[in-house]
Amino acid sequence: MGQLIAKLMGIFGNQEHKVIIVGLDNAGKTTILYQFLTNEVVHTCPTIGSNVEEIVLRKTHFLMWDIGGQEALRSTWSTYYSNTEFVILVIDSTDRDRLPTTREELYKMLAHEALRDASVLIFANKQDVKDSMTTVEISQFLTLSAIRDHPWHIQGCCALTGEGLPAGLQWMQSQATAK
Ligand code: G3D
Ligand code: MG
Repeated sequence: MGQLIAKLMGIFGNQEHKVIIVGLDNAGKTTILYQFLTNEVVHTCPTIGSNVEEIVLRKTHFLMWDIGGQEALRSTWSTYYSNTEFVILVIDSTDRDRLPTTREELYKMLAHEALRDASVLIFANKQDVKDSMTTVEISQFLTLSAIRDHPWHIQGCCALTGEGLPAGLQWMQSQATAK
């Protein structure tokens, strides 16, 4: 029965799109996921392993995997790559020191065969903090305009208030329906 429903949902375009949420620890991944779910701010603790949640926007279902970003866990990201349609890369826009590390992780992901067809949404999070890097600064540092083999989009946001998150989700939804 479950399989039949899954099949019918596929036929009617309601299939789930797999999304992985990556980024360094403390970037705001878990806060973003729960902001999507509840529209309220939750107390978060460092992700151990992964949390998975389903988010639905205008009949488009996203299955979102929140993956831990501590250094020791980054090497496990690739085990989540198969069938991934969207990568949400969350950046702490106040963390100038670790932007080079994020850049390295981004290009490693983009080069990964299993993510060949994935679209990338970059959330420049913590825009509420004074002196945080702007989306333009981050785009330039990450040389996003040079990325031509993956659809990408950068969106400034504040996970605490949810500002900017709907716009990012909408971009994903338009990509998903265009596929
Ligand atoms: P992670 O899942 O990527 O590791 P978390 O990150 O979601 O656990 O967030 C890490 C810390 O950043 C949390 O603070 C969280 O409240 C804070 N944070 C997340 N998003 C924002 C934002 O947009 N603005 C600001 N100012 N802070 C944010 P604590 O203090 O709970 O560790
Ligand atoms: Mg987390």
